[in-house]
Amino acid sequence: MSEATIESILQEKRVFNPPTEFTEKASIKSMEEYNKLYALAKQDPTGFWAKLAEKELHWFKRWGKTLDWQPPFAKWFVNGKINISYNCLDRHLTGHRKDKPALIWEGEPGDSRTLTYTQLHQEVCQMANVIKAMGVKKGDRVGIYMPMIPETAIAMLACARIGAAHSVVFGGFSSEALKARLQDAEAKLVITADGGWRKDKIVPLKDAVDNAIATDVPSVKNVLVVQRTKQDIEMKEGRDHWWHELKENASTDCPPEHMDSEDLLFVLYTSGTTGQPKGVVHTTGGYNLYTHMTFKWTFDIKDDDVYWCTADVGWITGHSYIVYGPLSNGATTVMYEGAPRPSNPGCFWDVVEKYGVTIFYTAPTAIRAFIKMGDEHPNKRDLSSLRILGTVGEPINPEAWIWYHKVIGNEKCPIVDTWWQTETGGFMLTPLPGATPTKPGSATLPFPGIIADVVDLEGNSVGENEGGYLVIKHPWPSMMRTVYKNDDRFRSTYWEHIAPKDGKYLYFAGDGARKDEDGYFWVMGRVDDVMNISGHRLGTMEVESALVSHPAVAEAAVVSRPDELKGEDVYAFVTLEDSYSESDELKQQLKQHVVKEIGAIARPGEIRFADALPKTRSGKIIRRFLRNLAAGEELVGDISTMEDLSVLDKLRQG
Ligand code: 6R9
Repeated sequence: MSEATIESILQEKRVFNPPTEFTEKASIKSMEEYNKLYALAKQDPTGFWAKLAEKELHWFKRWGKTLDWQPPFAKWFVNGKINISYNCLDRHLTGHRKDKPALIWEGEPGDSRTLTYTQLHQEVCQMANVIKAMGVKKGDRVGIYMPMIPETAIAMLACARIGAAHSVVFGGFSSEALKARLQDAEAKLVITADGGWRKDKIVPLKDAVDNAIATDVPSVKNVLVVQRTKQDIEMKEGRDHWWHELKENASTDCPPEHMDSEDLLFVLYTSGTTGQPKGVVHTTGGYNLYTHMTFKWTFDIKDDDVYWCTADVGWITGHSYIVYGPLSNGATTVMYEGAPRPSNPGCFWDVVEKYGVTIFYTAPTAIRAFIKMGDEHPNKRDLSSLRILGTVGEPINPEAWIWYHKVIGNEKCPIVDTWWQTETGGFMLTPLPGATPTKPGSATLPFPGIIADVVDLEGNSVGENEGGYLVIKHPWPSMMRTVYKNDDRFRSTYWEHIAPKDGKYLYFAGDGARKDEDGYFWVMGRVDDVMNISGHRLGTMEVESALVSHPAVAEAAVVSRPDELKGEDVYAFVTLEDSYSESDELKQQLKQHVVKEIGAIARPGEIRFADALPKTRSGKIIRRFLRNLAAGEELVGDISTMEDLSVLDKLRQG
């Protein structure tokens, strides 16, 4: 056992088999089929992907070598010519899909729009022509800072069509964060909107763009503005242009650029361990294939499915599984501008009911929020159209999983818990809904073609149920190619932590995990969130899971703080369900509850009640801040990514 071994204590034993009625209609129906696919891919990964690339995608010119692997740099489908917007649009226009809804959009105030494949294609071509006329060429970068409206997907596809790389910046980021990203990407154009709706208020996006590019962003020559909220904004003569005006005379014909398979498709910035965001680079051919295949098999997609992913397009989940994966498959993808809010806590379930959503994909943090809002909201709506549920973004605590299964899925929908990252481009660990028995809290098994393992620092596999580092051992088509303009950072961040003696390169994802007796992976969270209590390593997630399983607890975040005796001690921040109030007695009860669920070593030294937990705008708890608070230190690091700054003030006051 290496020092990297992480002890994993919480053992979830429940197993849920795919319902027979589901399996009968699924395209991959059994573990036998999964095992066959997995073995085939493992034996010859490049051959496996080459066959699928040939069968599933349109290539203008076939590639030569399937994989050129010069660790840690991979090239897939070398010299192949392809265009992802062609695969997402044009190829669906000849058959029955031409009048099929490609994008169904619901705005927060209740307005809506449906674009068929034909209509979406037309608008994409128009925007492609408009930005071309602004001088945007193949290889240029375009910043996209938008609300959740159809034009956001249109902008991404328009860039892809002419070979410009997009860099979408989440509309909730501040102008400072936007500025840093536009500078790093050296964007030539920014596509934005006057504003967007969020929780009954207008988010002034154009104002933020004005601030971001006012100084020191000389690369940006033009701003294309979509009219959404219609409040007054400034339009700078010669620089700013209204989309609806330019669209009027734009041709709906724009031939797709023949892109090299390895040409840059997009740069998406993500937080790392340092304060400086990393520009994750994805290229065209491999990303197209991998998001296509993972969407197809993981969601068992059928032609009449109505698929809804609640992520924002500003994150990788929105890129891969609102836009590219679904459209490449000719599916109907739903996009929703709003978020559950006090004025409409049931809005998600209204969307499911209104459009007959069959596949619903969201995050554990949202599920926990729904639990807190109460079952009456989903219970009042007809959710019977649902057939698959998905989750992504963080480990899901078994209690939230069970609630999702029962209250939303009516115990008939398989849950696909998909583990992956901005860097991986697509799902790495995931059940296939017609085949894989699921266990609440486990992302189950690798997607066929993915060779994943849990290892120690030298890259040796650790034993059954022993914790370690989650790694990927063979290149896959949608892996990130590098950090934008920074190969060194790419190498040192992802390829040097785990150093096998034989010099082999393993991709280290930054997560700790264990593999159980069935080979199922249990992701325990980032390794920097792992505590060491009296020499025992313990996942913060495990303690959180235990706390959340207590009826009083709405949400919990656990960090460690230095402790003279134990090395580190467990420190828990807890928000309570509305019907409970804070008391010392409840603190004691919760501590006892953790002891009962996990064992004495996990007993929190301290529990602090909080009104809310500090989160990034994508809903991830910022543990770094909680560690500072727990240790009684000043907060360290960038607070600009925080959703709600007042949360910190309250926590500081205790
Ligand atoms: C897709 C996305 C990546 C990190 C990743 C891990 C956590 C994502 C998870 C999960 C457990 C899952 N994560 N999915 N942990 N189970 N199903 O979220 O990308 O924003 O880059 O975050 O999120 O810690 O390393 P990204």
